[in-house]
Amino acid sequence: GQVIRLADYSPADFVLERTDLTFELDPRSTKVEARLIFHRRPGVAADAPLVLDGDELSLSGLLIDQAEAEASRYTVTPDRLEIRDLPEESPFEITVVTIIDPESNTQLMGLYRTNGVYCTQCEAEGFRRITYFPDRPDVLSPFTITIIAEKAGNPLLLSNGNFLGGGNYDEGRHFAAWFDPHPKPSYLFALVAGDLGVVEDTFTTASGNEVALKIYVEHGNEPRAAYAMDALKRSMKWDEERFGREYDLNIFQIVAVSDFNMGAMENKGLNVFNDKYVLADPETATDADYANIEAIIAHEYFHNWTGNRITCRDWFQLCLKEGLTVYRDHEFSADQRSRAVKRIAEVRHLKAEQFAEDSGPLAHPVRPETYREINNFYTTTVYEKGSEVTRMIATLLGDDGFRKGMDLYFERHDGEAATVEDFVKSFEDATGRDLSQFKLWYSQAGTPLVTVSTAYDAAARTFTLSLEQMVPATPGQSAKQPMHIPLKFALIGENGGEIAPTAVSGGEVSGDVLHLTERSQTFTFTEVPDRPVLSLNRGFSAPINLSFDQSGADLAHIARHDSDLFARWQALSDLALPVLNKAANDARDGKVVSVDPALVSALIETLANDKLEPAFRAQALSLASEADIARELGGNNNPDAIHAGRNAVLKAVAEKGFSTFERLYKELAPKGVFAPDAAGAGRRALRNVALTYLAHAEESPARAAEAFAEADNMTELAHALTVLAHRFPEADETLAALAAFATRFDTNPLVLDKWFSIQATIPGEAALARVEALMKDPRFNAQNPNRVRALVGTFAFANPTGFNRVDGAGYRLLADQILAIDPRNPQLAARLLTAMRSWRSLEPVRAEAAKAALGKITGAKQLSADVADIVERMLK
Ligand code: B3K
Ligand code: ZN
Repeated sequence: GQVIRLADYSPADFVLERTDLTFELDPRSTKVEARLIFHRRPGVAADAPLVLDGDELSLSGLLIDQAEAEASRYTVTPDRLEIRDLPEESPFEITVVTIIDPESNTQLMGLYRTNGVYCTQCEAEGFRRITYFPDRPDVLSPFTITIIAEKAGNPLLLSNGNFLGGGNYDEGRHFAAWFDPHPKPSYLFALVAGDLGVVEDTFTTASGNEVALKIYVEHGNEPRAAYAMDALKRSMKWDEERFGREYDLNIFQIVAVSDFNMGAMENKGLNVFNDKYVLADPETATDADYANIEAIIAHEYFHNWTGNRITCRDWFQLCLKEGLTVYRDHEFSADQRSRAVKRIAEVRHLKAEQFAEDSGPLAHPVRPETYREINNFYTTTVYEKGSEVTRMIATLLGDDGFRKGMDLYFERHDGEAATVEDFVKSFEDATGRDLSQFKLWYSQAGTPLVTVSTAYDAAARTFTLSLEQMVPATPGQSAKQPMHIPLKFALIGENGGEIAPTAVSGGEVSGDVLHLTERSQTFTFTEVPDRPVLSLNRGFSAPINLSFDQSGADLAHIARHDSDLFARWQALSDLALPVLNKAANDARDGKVVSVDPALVSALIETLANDKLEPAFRAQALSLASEADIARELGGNNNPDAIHAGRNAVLKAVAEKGFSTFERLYKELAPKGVFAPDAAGAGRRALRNVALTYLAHAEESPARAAEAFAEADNMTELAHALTVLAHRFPEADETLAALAAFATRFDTNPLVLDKWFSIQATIPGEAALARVEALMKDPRFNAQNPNRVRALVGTFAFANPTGFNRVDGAGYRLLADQILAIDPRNPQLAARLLTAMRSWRSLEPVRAEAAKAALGKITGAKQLSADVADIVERMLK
């Protein structure tokens, strides 16, 4: 694929006024007739041709103003249709007829079949696999859709917008027509046809319009869609209350399908979901599943305004809809659950995924400036860092200023394809704040490092805070400008209360936000009566790394007293990190791992504090993962040593806190009927953490086996199985539990995915053979993306010791899988490959083996643009 550049953007020559599509569905031979009304944009040369995009298409008919086009007027290839000699002024009509084969579409882009259902996925460039079209996000038009299909097997014929009508068509066939009045780009088109069950409800908008809500699932799964429906109604209400955004059609539909390349898709009025993010009941879904369903239902719904009503001018602006919509779904979940606990989970995820991406070969700005394959830019940087950038705007402007800016953005750009500049300008114009330096967050890649030093002068009663920022070099960007970094902070006094600073010099401080704008900057606070403890970057107000040599005593003080629960968690993890790092190094050097008793007592004090919500305590006791430790160590990583060191720390905490863990494990045993609410989930999370520690102390599978036998919900059942499998892989209890689980959930592929994932993450050498055996298991299906991600993906992404075997066999397995998957599903293959993005920070023997496996991929004859792009960037 060639390189596409942001700098080369220019608007399309022809304006699309209307799109009219007729589908005659057939599994192997679907006829698509597209009638498109265009006019030439003023100023465009009279002889400029109309160029339409295609992808693996063949043209079976072309009409210009309803007359068959002479061969001399067009040139066609599978990926391009050029039409010449077009009318100069008046609108003209182009009719394109293509025949496509949904059944053989294994890429899952365009129109394909999943379990007998016709379904589409068009973002980013899938529509061009359906018909020749100006397939770019800044070409918007209203769509009229007619679907014709055999009645048998296809009672449902769905598309975007409002239902116009339907009826019998001819022998055995029927039709349905839909009209979407809201102009949209082709990537938001959707069609679904098949035989599915439905759950129905209604929602009345603030202005009194009644909206029909429908969620379609496989027959028999209807009861498992109730939670998704509830989450949808809460999302609709929340967007009205928080952002004043109402729904704008008389129907909103969601379809759950079992073959899908990602989580879900926000097609206008007809969202298509991976069934993993719709289906839930207590027997089969964990609390994490419920939380994901709630967040993704909300995310896709929120796209109706941020993405659909206002879309992106070009794909470089992807963060405009994705970063903003992630921010919106984060805020929604924070309002539905515990805000602090939600923030902790977000930051853990951000560091694990985005910080890892940002420090490796795939680092790129929130708004990239070039790409070869746009599907490779649906990244954690665009999504999660994009959300953090939006959150920083809210921090800079305050709640009211942020809302004013959003209102102005909606007012100015509704119905348009906008840019990041338009977005930022709305905030500037609404509040008068200059965001020109702040905008560097969109263009500079890399996680800024802020180095902190403090001094207290008792005689002068001054506290000085010196900050220095450095943005590391990233691919294509060697020199960086200083950024505008909003740092929430507090000065905490000896008694635990906050000291309100009377006066500050050295830079802008507004309320609890300190603005770091220079490369290095010193802030001086006067009239500070006692030496304060600085709590910095509270709430993770900026997505940065801090280098701050804060004493253990100060961190413990924050962990005990900060009124910001997030900051308390952060202080505990800052306390733990050097201990975990040292443990890893001790294990590597063959020394006995020693664990700082101050950390152990701070953790146990938090654990035992019943005034703190259980979900928070569960987060506090969940130590940094092995991947987190590897990232902190920075380079020359030995995953086996990290694993051994971390386990030694867990064991020390488990032994010292044994009685508290045991008390909590008993007290938190489920009472009454299961409810998937945040409070219940918090209790289960803490009980699960207790079980993990108890297993480290007891070194026996007995308690986990008992937990497995007694569990009445999937959260505890799956966790008990995880403890058994990960801690006691060879025990009879474990083998029995694995077998019982598989038998019990034999007919539920989504639950079997948990069974695959738990086994794929058993640490150590034996993992590889286990994964290979599971790939041959009749319950595995290499054609289904969820199965592949659950087994192969989880092994590569989440089993550091098993995957990073010193002999390189883990990397070779992944390389072989990528080469096998790539020809049928390039997006899935490219995504799996990113599991190796941190290969350069491994110790030399493993790094060499990883490089060889990557070399095997580059050496392959036929690579998709998706995989070629990733592997080449990883080796650069
Ligand atoms: N917008 C889609 C993602 C499309 C991915 C295309 N490769 C889902 C979402 O972010 O809501
Ligand atoms: Zn999205």
